[in-house]
Amino acid sequence: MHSIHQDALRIIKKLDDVGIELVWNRLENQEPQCGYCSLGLSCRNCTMGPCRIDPFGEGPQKGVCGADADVIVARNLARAVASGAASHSDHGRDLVEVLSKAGMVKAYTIKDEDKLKRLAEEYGIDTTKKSIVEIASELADAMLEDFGSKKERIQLINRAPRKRIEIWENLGVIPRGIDREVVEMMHRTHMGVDNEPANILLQCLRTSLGDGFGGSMIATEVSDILFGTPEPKTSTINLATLKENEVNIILHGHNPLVSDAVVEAAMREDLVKLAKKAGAEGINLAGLCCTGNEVLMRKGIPMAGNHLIQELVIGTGVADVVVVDYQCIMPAIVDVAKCYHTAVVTTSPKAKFKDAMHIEFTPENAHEKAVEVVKLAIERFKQRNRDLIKIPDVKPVELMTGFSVEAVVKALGGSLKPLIDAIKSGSIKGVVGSVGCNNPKVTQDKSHTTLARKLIENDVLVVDTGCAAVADAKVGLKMPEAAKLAGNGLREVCESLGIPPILHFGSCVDNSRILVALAALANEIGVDISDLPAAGAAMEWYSEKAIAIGTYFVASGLLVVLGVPPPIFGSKFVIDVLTNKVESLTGGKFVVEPDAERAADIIVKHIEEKRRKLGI
Ligand code: BF8
Ligand code: SF4
Repeated sequence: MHSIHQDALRIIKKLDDVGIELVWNRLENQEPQCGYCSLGLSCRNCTMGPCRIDPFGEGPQKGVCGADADVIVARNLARAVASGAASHSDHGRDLVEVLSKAGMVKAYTIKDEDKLKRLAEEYGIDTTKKSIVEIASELADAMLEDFGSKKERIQLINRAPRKRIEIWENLGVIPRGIDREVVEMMHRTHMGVDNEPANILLQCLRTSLGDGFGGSMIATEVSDILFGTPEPKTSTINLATLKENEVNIILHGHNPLVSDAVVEAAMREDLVKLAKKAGAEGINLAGLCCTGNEVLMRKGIPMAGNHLIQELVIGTGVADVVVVDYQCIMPAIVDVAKCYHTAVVTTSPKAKFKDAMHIEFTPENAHEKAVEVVKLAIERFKQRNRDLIKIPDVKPVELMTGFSVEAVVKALGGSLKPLIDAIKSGSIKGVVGSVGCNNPKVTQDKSHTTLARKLIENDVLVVDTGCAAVADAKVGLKMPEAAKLAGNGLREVCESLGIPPILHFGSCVDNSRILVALAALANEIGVDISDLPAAGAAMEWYSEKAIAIGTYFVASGLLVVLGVPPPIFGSKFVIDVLTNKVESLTGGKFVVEPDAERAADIIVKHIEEKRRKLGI
């Protein structure tokens, strides 16, 4: 089965009936996929190759240059980590560039001045006698330094507990600059540079930390400053959030810079009037993927779905515009859109799609361009083909969102102490970050939701992000009522606070919120992150960004369960380091376990062991 959700299954059937090709068809067309690549055993890093290593030991065991299986597998993984870290971090940089202009451009102002000042002080900037615009510009400059190569360590790494920093210092994996570590990773994996697989894997840790405590953390913090720090609110989710009688604009991609501007424009009275003149009852917005998470967390904008919903949303026949920025946007959506009236609009000079319409957003023109997008959606609304419309006949599911670390602390009455007490008493056994994607190789959202259910049953508080968060929300796990599915201890805590047992922490860059929360918990208790009864899981991951996230979790001392095998099984050495030896270095490690029930058992056991060691 492709998905556990009725909304998805109905549209898949509809598109299948008319022969529209979807991600699952294309996966089938690719089968059997290359065994060498799946094991990480192929290399095309130079033109003496491409090379491949025979996993059965009968064919070649060395590439033309002499690289063996261990080097090739480690190098391939390293490049994936570098790409994932680069993606999050370049997204962060785009936000910092806007921060430097905030107050000077129409579309973007500072929404959270307190957070701006807190961050500026953390960066050593004197905020007295300075205007908000001056502070923003100085903070942006200081953050841009974190991307470069002049520093010895990035600023926000200092949020980690002292013990953790010492571990990293001893391993030599403190990131010096966000870009620097990515560039060094690319350098090391060029033919004839780093040929010691263990050394390559150490640089994976450093590069990923430059993402977690660098690019991603900056992306989250600056998004909060520019668009507001999320607070709890309710909204709705699934394909039934699309409205037949309204103009529907789908917000897809990652960076809130575009989606937030479009949300603002869609609320303008003159544009709503224009929509009504065109015969619509109003303008409806629905998010996809992480930019959907961003506007859901801050503005309560409903969510159409996660990664594998992106083609299906067009198949409803009522998506008038799909506006995208970058990351996780399948080129296929342009092809599906050709069968409908839908306009796919790209907005970033670094992410153009063949045959899509391009409306380029800059900090200076975002306001006007957002209006252009809304007007385009109204025009397209008029061109809908009534015969092709089918919104799945299901109810939108309600959800609660907006749990920034600040909001959690506020809900707890001003400090983390009540949470620590609940953990110490055993009401809450531990905390797990459930993160990552959808992957057509596994039934959509089945593993995410099975894992989440089983964890809360065992009194484990789940915080989730990205497409995992959307999965849990779609089955109703993000409403306070879901507390009745939790074990007695967790249920009582949730009921007394009026919160769900699964807290939405945001988008994928917001995995940095998990790091911040765990670091704060560890600091408060006076232990290291690796001592905490905590873990991470990425059950349905597909993306290089997810592997970067998993790596910075492991580097931070967490057990991380991957539900989809990474392409490392061609090297016994790399498997042994990542699933075993790394634990003696960082306290964290990877486990590969596709079965969500078993994954939950592994995590619960791990949490119990950590509790025992802490004597609680
Ligand atoms: O950054 S969870 S499929 S949408 S990579 Fe992509 Fe994966 Fe979804 Fe967000 Ni994250
Ligand atoms: Fe082959 Fe070595 Fe070139 Fe890779 S780097 S393609 S293993 S020769």
